Amino acid sequence: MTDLTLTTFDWVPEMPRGFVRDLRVRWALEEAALPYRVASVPFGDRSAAHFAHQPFGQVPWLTDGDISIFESGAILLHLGERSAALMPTDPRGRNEAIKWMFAALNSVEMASLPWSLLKFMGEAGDTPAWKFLDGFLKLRLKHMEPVLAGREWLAGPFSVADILMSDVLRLVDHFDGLTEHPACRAYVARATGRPAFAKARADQMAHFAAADAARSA
Ligand SMILES: N[C@@H](CCC(=O)N[C@@H](CS)C(=O)NCC(=O)O)C(=O)O
Repeated sequence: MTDLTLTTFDWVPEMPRGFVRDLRVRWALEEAALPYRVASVPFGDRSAAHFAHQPFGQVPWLTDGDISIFESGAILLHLGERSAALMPTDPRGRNEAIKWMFAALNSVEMASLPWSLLKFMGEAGDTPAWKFLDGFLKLRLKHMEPVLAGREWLAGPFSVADILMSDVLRLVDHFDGLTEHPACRAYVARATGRPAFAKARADQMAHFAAADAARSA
């Protein structure tokens, strides 16, 4: 019997499908072959019980027995501690993975997410705000490029650091933001070419498609 339950929304609009952050958790669980179940909370009406697990009313969260964890990075760190398929076990390798996990979220995603939101809103034009954010992201990518050109994965073997970094860069790639950064682009292709990613993505898409079917029934 599994004690891991991943919670995501019951439904989301078309655009974020394939990018909802439960995918990061599904991906890690698939890589580690850890059994888990998926639970849903309403997208539209966020209850006190939802906020008790995720204080911002967001998804995902993961329960492992009686431990409840929110923040995709914290969830992946927790899973990394459960499986050597997700995190090197030697102190140096583990430290390397943790550094890159924080770098993905705190140095790259903090630049890439506002950039992606403006792209999505069609605000990627000739405004000072866009020019600033575009320059900010490009600076991060400029420094990631030689890192990713020089190694297959960030911490030696594939790890949760790669799930986070490639998922962050994947959204930039989706909006054609990696065209001047071939090593970043190749890294995203390498990571998303893994069977565990394909399974995680297909499962997320099926989850939301089933919600569409239930709504129209
Ligand atoms: N930093 C959080 C961000 C979670 C997040 O942005 N979740 C999105 C789905 S990918 C969400 O719940 N959006 C709905 C909302 O913000 O109300 C994490 O990585 O877990």
